[in-house]
Amino acid sequence: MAETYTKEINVKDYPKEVLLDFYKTMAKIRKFDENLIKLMQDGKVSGFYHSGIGSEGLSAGSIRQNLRDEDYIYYNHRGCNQKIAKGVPLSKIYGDFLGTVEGTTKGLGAGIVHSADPARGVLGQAGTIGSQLGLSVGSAFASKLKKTDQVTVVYFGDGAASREMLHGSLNWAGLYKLPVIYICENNEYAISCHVSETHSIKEHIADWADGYGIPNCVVDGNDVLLMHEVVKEAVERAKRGEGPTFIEAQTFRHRGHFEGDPYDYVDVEVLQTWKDTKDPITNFAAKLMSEEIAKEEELQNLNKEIDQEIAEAIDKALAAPMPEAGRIYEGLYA
Ligand SMILES: Cc1ncc(C[n+]2csc(CCOP(=O)(O)OP(=O)(O)O)c2C)c(N)n1
Repeated sequence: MAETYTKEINVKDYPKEVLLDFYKTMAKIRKFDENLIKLMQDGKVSGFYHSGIGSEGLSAGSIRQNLRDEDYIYYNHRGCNQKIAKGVPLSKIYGDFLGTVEGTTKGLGAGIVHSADPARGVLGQAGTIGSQLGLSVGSAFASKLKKTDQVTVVYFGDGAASREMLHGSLNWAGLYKLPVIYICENNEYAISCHVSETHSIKEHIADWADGYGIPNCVVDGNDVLLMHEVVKEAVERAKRGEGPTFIEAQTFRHRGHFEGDPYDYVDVEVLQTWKDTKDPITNFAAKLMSEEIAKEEELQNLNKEIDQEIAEAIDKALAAPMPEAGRIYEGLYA
């Protein structure tokens, strides 16, 4: 049975700039998201968007200070959080949603964006949920064959984890001891289906990994420092050649499955409790202040800087033109 990952963490053991980097990354992710929703409400972005508000700690903690550009990630449909933490410029992500040539897809975006940024190790996502689980063992296998120390991290939801693809992936990763880290973002719901309706498990999704001999645990995904520590250990294990790790990170989405979803299948009190007591950004800010790492004014100034960065990114993405018709033939090989 998967154990809960715990660790005594003294924030003062971290350099201040590292702690502020976690904070800034989470704040940037949330503000990116809130501003994208405004753009949708203003009719500037069409298509679907799956908000990641409420789960910023999971992405910031797992990626910042743990992964380099050469380490790979596969995100899922709620994965702007991960792209931002991996350093994809905000103007490029906005450009993809706006469909302008500023986007990573140079104008092929709009709606649910399937973008990649190989220079930053962002290898993309997959349209059918869970398909990235198959792709991730491919890149991890390549790193092993090439004898590099690159690590692959694959993000997927509890719903994706109910698909058969997980088992093929875990089998291959366990058999060949591949440098892959599975991060299951368990926000309890796959659209409106609760995890108890989609998994034949006794308790935890991470228990699936046991059968494949893969070390696993359950962790509070809204605690940015715990997320950082658990993934750091997994990265070290992968680099030592000891193979994969499965991390089930518990979180909850603050908004519906997609913008426009009434989100009426979740108990309002449960949702409010997550917002009030388990918000990753509010809790981390409180910790930074109570431990006298940063004063409120310093955090407010950081927020103003992020607001400015977001405004500039949106302006840049909006100012870029839509692609010419010939764009559809670029990168077309068959
Ligand atoms: C194979 C497949 N089935 C159904 C869908 C439609 N779909 C898109 S997201 C989603 C729910 C995914 O839930 P989960 O993996 O828990 O991620 P979350 O949305 O909670 O972050 C579904 C069913 C799909 N994209 N692919």
